[in-house]
Amino acid sequence: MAMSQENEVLLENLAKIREVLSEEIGFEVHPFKVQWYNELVEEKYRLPYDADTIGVAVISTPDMFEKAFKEYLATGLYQSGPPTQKALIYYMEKVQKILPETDVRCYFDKDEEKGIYLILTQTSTHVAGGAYYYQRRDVTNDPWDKDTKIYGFSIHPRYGGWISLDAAIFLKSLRYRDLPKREPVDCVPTDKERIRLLKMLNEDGDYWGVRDIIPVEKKYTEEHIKYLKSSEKEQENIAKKMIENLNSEDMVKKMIGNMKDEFNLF
Ligand code: B12
Repeated sequence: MAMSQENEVLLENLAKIREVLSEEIGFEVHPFKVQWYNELVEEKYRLPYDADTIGVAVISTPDMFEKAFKEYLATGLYQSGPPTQKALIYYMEKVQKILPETDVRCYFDKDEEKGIYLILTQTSTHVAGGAYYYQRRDVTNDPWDKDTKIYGFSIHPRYGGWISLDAAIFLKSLRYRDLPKREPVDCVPTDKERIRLLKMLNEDGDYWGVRDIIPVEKKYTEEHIKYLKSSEKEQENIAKKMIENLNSEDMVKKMIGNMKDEFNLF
């Protein structure tokens, strides 16, 4: 396929994915080439796809919980199991349905086989240009002992650490050799701030503080934070309560609607 044609096909596919995973309801999608990912990770993490295969990194922004998740709960499809994970599966199945011609394979952050996570979402989101993955390797004056394992963290230019890197989609039947590479925004550019970030995460266990390492446009709501701090069982109960609330909100809206009709009010 000629380059312009490949570009067109990709843009069409991306537009369709964005109809489902829209920014409006709390998603961002960023395309990347499998080659960019495979060049960085150790062999055991390499994806079994051709270098020119297109992957799409999916970021959940703070609106995901407020919009996409609540929309999913309102469908009445939720029964049991990890609620936000179930919501993601619901949206990914929608993507698969909307792209019947493309061989779509979705990976989730927790997908694991033989003790190996199938996709390292911090790396995939970084190579796609979605959020900068700050690691020990990004610090020049490294203060740590060489044997200490230091975990890294991804920072989004608009939402800082208030994001979740939950999935990647592979469009297996699409190849695009000349996909332009977008570098992620380096929003924590100084050594001092990068060290502060990694210290908060690895020494202080300040997992909420790291999210505010840069000023942000939007954060998680109290309800969302409470949900994340809860155990899996509690999360199920929270989701069920949310469904009840959504239903009663719906009922109130319907009642007001009926009253308006009946009395010709407003
Ligand atoms: C296992 C796991 C854990 C484990 C181990 C932590 C870890 N980072 O390994 C535990 C249970 C401890 C954990 C805890 C937490 N986690 Co966690 N965890 C994961 C998970 C599922 C896999 C991570 C993993 O095993 N990586 C394997 C190692 C080897 O990867 P790596 O260190 O990145 O090394 C690779 C890169 O360096 C790359 N590479 C090499 N060279 C280069 C060069 C460049 C430029 C680049 C980009 C890459 C690159 O190659 C290496 C592999 O060969 C990911 C989701 C996912 N599927 O990716 C979430 C994830 C990392 N966790 C996340 C979170 C939020 C947390 C917690 C804050 C949750 C909490 N509230 O408790 C804590 C924080 C703990 C901490 N100190 O970091 C988020 C981080 C989001 C972000 N903004 O970065 C993720 C992405 C999940 C998500 N859905 O968003 N987690």
